[in-house]
Amino acid sequence: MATPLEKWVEEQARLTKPDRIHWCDGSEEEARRLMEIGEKEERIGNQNVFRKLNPETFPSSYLHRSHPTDVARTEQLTFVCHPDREMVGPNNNWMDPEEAKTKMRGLSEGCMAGRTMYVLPYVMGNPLSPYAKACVQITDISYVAVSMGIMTHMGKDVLDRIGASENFVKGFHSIGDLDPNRRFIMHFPQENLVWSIGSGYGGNALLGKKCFSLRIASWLGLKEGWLAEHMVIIGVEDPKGNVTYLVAALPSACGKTNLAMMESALPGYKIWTLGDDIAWLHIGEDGRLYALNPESGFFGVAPGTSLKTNPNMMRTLKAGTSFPTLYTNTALNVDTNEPWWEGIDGPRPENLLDWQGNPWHPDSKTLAAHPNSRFTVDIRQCPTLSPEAGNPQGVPISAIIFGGRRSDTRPLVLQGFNWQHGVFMAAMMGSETTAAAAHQVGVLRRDPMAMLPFCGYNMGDYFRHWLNMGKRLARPPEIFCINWFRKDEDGKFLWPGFGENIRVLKWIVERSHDSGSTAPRRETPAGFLPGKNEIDLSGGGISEVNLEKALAVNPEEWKAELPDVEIFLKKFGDRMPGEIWDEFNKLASSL
Ligand code: SAT
Ligand code: MN
Repeated sequence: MATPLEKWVEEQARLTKPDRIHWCDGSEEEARRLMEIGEKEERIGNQNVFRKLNPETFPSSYLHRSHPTDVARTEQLTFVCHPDREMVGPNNNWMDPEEAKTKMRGLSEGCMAGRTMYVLPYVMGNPLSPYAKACVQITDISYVAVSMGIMTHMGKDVLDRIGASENFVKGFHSIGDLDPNRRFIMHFPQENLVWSIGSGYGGNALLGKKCFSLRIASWLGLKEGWLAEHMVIIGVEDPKGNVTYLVAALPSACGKTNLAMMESALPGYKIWTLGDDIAWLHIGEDGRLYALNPESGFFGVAPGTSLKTNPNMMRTLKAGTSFPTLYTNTALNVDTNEPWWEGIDGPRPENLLDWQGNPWHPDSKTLAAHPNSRFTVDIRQCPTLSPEAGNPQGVPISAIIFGGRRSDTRPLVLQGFNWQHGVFMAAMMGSETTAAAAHQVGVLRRDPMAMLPFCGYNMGDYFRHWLNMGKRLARPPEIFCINWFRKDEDGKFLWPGFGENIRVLKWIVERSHDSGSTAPRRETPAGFLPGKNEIDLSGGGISEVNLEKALAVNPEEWKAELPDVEIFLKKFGDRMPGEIWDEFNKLASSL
């Protein structure tokens, strides 16, 4: 008798009519075969799926160029399909599940004809963890099959784990005809199903990532009492050798990967990497909050990555174990057959092909690499990978950091008064938009907890869930807000960022171990600022004047922002917890 998994795959094959079905085992040998298929047989438009790069300098590395209209997440084409529209909330596009299925069936009919259907059994999270989740994705493109092999734990053992059970997360993916008018990313939380067609781009196509580990997982977390968050997980080691674990939420393309593998500018401090994008947060038996990274790889933004900004990422990319490393939509140095992007080390090469494969001229006004070009690389290649990264329970979290990209108003760092106030600070977060999603770049939008595009249900209920989690914690972590991106009157960054950010993390670590302390921090209406001289500037050449400007809380600027915050919070009507409004009113009156 066919198992539920076999039945599901058969049904999808009947609908999509692939020429063949290949069940993937996630092995390196299989990845090599898939790369070969992508190099020689499979095509997107008039290009092969993969091009092998210089093996001397970029071992096991391949370039992939996506369809030019398919370079970022498409939030306007992303839907949550649940019978109760209120549950889905104004933060998501909604469609009735039956209507959505009819639409998707129509678009999927015969969509894999002439192609191979790859069946990918995978687990998000360490397979030994009680929090890990078994999933199966089908796809019709080698690029997605290999990418999922890098980003997840994929293997035959997952099939044994699923066995005859119905308890697995289903992902249907086809690149379809790549027509943006026939592109949809649909989530069915009641069935643990994601159905995506028409895009091969990361967050739209690697369904274990944002679609499952955030949108669907956020529903599971609501039901089961945990949180799925858009967060980095790091350990900060101090000169005595003590390691403090932190999580930090930042919107896409705001420096999460740089933060996750920062090389400290302060002697004696070291950052241990556990994750650069997603954290699942559970309450442990001791009543503390524990964080686990469900992913096994990095899908990071290439432009701006260099030995200066993120040396550990460059080392990771060049470590070259046998699993492939992928570059998507970077430029290509024709003479050396190496990937290239704006901000990488060294002079600009003479002979470049841009991200679409066209010759690039130095006087051209366009960028050679797409601003959202990415690398996909195995986390095990990371030289700063924490020895605790494989801990099935996750690591205990002492502080939660929320950040955004703000040229003004928001200080370098601010500590919340308590959990409830911290949740409010995160709820009113805003950030200037980036190229990670297809929309206008550089506009301020509210992005609570950096989860606006990823919380799969009504954000009013989400804030309530956060408040409840705090009540269940024996000792809730301290909550902080950061902003590395504040500028002065001349538009220059006030804070150097990158490895210097350790100075802020050091303060956060000290504060998080010391919540009842009488240290001379400064109270403002918006939260606590570090006291004078509390941020360690030793040996950095950072001016105290700039630090003070970066730290300033200007009540007039804050007041000016309140109407926009109010409009945003009001969208959630009576699902917005009263506690959040209490905090809003307290802030408004104390400003
Ligand atoms: O495209 S992804 O969603 O995978 C990456 C990101 O935007 O954070
Ligand atoms: Mn992300």
